[in-house]
Amino acid sequence: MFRDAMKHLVLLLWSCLFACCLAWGDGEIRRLEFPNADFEEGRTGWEIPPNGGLEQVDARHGVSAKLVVGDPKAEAVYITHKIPVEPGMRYQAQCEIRPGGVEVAEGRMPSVGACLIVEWADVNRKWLASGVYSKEVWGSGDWTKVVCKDLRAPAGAGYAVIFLALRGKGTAWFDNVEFFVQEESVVKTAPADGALLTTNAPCLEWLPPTGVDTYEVELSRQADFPV
Ligand SMILES: [Ca+2]
Repeated sequence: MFRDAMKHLVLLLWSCLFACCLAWGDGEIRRLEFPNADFEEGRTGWEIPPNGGLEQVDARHGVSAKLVVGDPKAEAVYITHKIPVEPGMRYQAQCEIRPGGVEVAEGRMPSVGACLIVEWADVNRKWLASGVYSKEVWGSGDWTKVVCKDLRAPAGAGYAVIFLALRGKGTAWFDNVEFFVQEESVVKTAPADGALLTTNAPCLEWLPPTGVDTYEVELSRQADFPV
């Protein structure tokens, strides 16, 4: 038992020492693939209302989703998709929108034009929490990319809910939806990189991540931090 305890202690000390050698930097942003993000497989994975559909607008985009709203009080204003997420993780979403005569119209909610909205559902796919709106796209024009950044999945989240929205009236086409996870690294403040340590149990200090109440810190012996 003593030997096992020593093994554990040595492992812990090694971990601390190697952590001190690491230059912890910003996390990477990594694309999360999900089926039919570009609508080339038709309606698969998407909930498209009766006033929505699929259409080829130009060769570059192939098939795109289309939403036509004449009366936002009576017609659906969203095309939706749910993407699995982990609570506490940070995400980013983006898509391309092509507006056709998008105008303000009185509806059940304020007009926001054509845009991307990301909210949260629980593990049973029931709505859980509000989220982030992209910039609003109005009028008529060419394809434009919109982004929702700094999406923090709340406690209990099982899915991000993608809303391709047309709140107002007119026509909007949507394509090439992308979803990313923002990996976050701890920013260590002490000991300094390369510092000469005089103890086997140095005190580690780091900047707390923003936007979370609790978190776990992982240590690694390797600079590339293998899982
Ligand atoms: Ca497409």
